[in-house]
Amino acid sequence: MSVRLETPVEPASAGMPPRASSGWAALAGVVSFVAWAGAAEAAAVVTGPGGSPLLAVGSAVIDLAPAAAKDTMVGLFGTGDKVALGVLMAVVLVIVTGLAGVAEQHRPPLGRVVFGVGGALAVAAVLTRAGSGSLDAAPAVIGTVVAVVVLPGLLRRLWRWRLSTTPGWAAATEPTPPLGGAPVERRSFLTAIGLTSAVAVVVGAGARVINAGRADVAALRDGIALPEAAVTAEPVPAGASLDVPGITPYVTSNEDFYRIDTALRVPSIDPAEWSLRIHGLVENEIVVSFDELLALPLEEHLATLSCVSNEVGGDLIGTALWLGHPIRTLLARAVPTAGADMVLSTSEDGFTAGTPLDVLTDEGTDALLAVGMNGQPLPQEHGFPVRMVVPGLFGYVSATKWVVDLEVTRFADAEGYWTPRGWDALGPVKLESRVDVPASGTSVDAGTVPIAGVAWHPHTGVARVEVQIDEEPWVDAQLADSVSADTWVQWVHRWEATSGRHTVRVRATGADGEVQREARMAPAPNGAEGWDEHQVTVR
Ligand SMILES: Nc1nc2c(c(=O)[nH]1)N[C@H]1C(S)=C(S)[C@@H](COP(=O)(O)O)O[C@H]1N2
Ligand SMILES: [Mo]
Repeated sequence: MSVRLETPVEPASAGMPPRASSGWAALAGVVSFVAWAGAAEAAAVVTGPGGSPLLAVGSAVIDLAPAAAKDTMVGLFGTGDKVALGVLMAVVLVIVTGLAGVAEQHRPPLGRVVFGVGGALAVAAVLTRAGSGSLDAAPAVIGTVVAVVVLPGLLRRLWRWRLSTTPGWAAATEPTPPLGGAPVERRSFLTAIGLTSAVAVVVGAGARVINAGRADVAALRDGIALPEAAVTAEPVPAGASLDVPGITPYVTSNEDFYRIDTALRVPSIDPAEWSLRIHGLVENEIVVSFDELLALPLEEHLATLSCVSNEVGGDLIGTALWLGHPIRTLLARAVPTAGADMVLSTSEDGFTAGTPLDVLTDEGTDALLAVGMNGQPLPQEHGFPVRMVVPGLFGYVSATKWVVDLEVTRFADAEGYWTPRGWDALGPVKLESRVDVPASGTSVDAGTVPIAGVAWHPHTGVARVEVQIDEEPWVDAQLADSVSADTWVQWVHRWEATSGRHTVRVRATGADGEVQREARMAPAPNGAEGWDEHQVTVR
């Protein structure tokens, strides 16, 4: 921070300047708070409405307030209690931040400390909200940084104005006396106050409108009761999960599921307004609404989804229980015409993916128009209300979130978003394996040490996993159960570790006999290759 501190406090002997300005300093404090709120709200547009700190603070106040206080509020204000809370919070915040302005003027950096403490409380409020992620702390932090910069900036102008109206005293305390004189300094301060407030209010209000719209979609999502599946998945067998601390869970929770998309702002789609159009090289163009989709027989399918950008050893992969309707039955209704070989899916925000038509129409491939993920409606960032999930294909050619359009076309005539950007038009997921434990670079005690992780080749399946310590011969790891070829499998090798530094590496063999190749390949243009290896020190 490059704010120059011109301390308004002089030794008592120099005396205070005659013009009291606490009112203006308090205004500077309040305006800094307005800047805090505007910046935080704007940041929440990017991070998601869960990071909007004022709402989180309000909710935290409601949660923390003793029952008696709540009853009093409801008793006094009835259903207007939320509005009353807002007014009460605003009054408290104006008083506190006004005092912070005065404090900063008399005892810098006390006012900034007040903002810092307030910012920390706001971060705590945001992070203790249900379903919040660490990114949700960003708006409160950004807002606090803005306030801590704005406050001394405003007070510096106020200080110069005060000096300019106090001849003699000014010269004694400031090396370079203000030049333009009182009217100029006064205008400089008032302009800064006015501009800061105006920008903060306009930006903040605009951002609030956007965030409120998204919060509404969150409420709509909460109100959805997904129908029972017509085809239910077998429960995940206990034998799919190895008892090894630190191994990746077999089913990835929605909170932990990786997220990749080009959306700066997560699309907000009201399911009542959603529809999917299937058109192009088809005999019958069809349009399906959300209610119509939910009325069709839904199927559950556990499938592993991964990103083509995943590095060897990377974590852009997860397994979830998807609930949806098979895309093939809708395509059968549309009746693709001869010559069609691709379905170009488009999302509400313009992303596209080109998926081979024969994969989508294949009886043996559970390609879904998914509405549910792990028993819940799709989370907004994972495609609410409807996305595609196609076992065996990387996300960029198949897993369109917020999908609204399927055009039956030809690879010769159309391409998905990533194809002209250097990625292959076809994106089958490769055979891969990953070491989860021991984490690379860690130390373990000599003795039996489980080396464990996951291996996958969605829609083909994994037949074997082998582990190699240093340059010793490869040994078979023990494979856990897997639900189907569409899901990954956990593996473990119990290693008799001897002291020293060791390299452990893994390779898998697919159910089709393919053995994972050693040569390292970067993710572009069709997925990373190579053996994952970890350096381990044994004590
Ligand atoms: N609308 C939209 N859908 C998209 C993308 C996107 O950028 N926009 N990215 C795709 C990619 S590259 C991947 S790997 C998967 C990731 O899905 P997830 O975020 O639910 O894990 O979504 C796919 N669907
Ligand atoms: Mo991806």
